Amino acid sequence: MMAMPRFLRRNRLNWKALTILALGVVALYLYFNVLAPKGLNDADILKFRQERYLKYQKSEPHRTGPGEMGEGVNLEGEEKKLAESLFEKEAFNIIASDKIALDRSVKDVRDERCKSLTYPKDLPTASIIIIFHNEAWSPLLRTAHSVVNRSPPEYLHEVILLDDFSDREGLGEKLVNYVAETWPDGVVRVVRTKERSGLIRARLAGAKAATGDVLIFLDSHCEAGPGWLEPLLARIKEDRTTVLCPEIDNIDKDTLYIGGTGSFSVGGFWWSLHFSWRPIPEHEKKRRKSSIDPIRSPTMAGGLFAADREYFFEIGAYDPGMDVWGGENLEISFRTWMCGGKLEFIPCSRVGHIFRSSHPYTFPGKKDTHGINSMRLAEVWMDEYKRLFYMHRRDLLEKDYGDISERKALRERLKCHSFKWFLDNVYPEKFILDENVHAWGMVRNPASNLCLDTLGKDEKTIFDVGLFSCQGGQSANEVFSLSLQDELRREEACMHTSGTIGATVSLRPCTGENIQKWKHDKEKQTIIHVDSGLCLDVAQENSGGIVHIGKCEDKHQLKWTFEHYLD
Ligand code: LR7
Ligand code: MN
Repeated sequence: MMAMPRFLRRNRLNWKALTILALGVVALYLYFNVLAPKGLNDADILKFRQERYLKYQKSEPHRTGPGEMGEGVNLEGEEKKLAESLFEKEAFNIIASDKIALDRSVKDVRDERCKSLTYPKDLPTASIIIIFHNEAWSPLLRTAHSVVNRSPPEYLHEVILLDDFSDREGLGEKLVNYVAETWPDGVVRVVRTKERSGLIRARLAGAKAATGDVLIFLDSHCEAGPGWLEPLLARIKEDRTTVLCPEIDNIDKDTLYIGGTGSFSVGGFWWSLHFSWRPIPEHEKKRRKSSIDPIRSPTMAGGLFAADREYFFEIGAYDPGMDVWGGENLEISFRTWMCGGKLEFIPCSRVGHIFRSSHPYTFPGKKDTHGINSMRLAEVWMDEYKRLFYMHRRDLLEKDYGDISERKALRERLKCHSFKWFLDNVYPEKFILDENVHAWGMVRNPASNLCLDTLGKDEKTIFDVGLFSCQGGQSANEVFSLSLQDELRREEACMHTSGTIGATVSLRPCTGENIQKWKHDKEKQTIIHVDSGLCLDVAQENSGGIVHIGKCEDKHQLKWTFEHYLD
């Protein structure tokens, strides 16, 4: 054993005192050299953030410059040309965006009544997760600035810039430095995935990194509006099983003008499993007491939403087997409703989003990720209704969608409702092509052996109904239903005619009007336009031909049969 110095051997107390002294010196050293220069204590940090927030709030109405108050920027001359030449790559006007301050002011576009609402003081805190892959600098940073500047610091736990393995210049070191200099208090931080993960797994990584009470996901080209945060947090505090979307305002991709009209629609879906907007249904209008009350929606667009952090994981977060883009929005929507939650749009929470014309990033392997992701969703959540998806996507039938056993187990574990329950209770107005109809499928004219066909036209537009060689049930373009309301229709569009002899027949949004009603005489094989009493007639007897209405006679051009009869 080593010999102890004499004075220590003599007095044990001295030994203790020395240790304390040494520790004290180390602590002081650490405090002054490592901890103190880095930051302050929690109360100081909050004070710092509050001062910054108030300073911005005060200055916001007085700002001047391009794009302030959410105005658009119109370019001219060389700049305009440059913007046009970059449009294909960026899918929005990056030159206009770069001219606008990263912390620009916006108009308060909320309903007046929203401004006088009061919320509990003890709201849960929020982690804002902004995922991006190769996003352009100005929209990305504008998203972060808008969040910090318009979120009361006491509720803003953190902003996570979740980089999904970008390799675009400026998003590496430069971004980290900008964030550190701009927000020295650390409210914004960058987290990166180790490989290209796609937006679904990127959001999962963000959610795992987050520690606030509530998760709020945003796309990387958004602008949060005044008072956007409190109504979301207050509603989740009231009911932790709600998944909430702000009202989304369009940020014009050409000028960056924020329209501020919101959508005030609800989300639906096409059987091809694309998202759609639709008007708020009557039953929901009746249920709400005021037009600023939350709006229940069957589905969400996907990018902008809030959920209690623990609840988000309880109901299965996301399907990590989904790649790059697409399908996760309907998956989380169906799942939330079917497993006991609610999906709502919050009119008093407003966030802008740049709707771009295409995806400014690659799809590794050029896979149809929306198609395959949608298969996973249909197989796990849609029960027998997946037939309607495959009716539209016969091309996918043989495709490999991977292992879904964990998602199926999740559905079992949570004892979720059936998809039929979802349709009956959440989306009763969704038209089901082959249920509760008189007849459906191919509508064939036996003499010419031609079938009614959309000829691939987009059902959201108005176009004349065509004729094409019958595809034997292989083409969704030839699926028509004769509904119990006597419409001859597709998923959203109804056959419509003015009712004069020789008038063409178009497909357009269903209105319930009489001029969209049809009866089928099974014996005579005629399809009669109820309002005019005229009959559906082949106008040009060739593929690519059209139909019109004519006098009901015993002519072979006037005969039609449906592929399936249900009564
Ligand atoms: O591999 C990728 N990794 C990513 O991190 C691909 C994308 N991303 C990021 C990307 O940088 C962006 O921030 O993911 C985000 C969404 O990608 P976008 O902006 O290209 O998608 P979108 O706005 O065209 O598509 C909508 O549907 C998607 C379906 O998968 C997502 O749910 C998007 O979040 C969603 N956007 C919205 O809902 C915004 C409002 C749209 C409306 C109405
Ligand atoms: Mn987007």
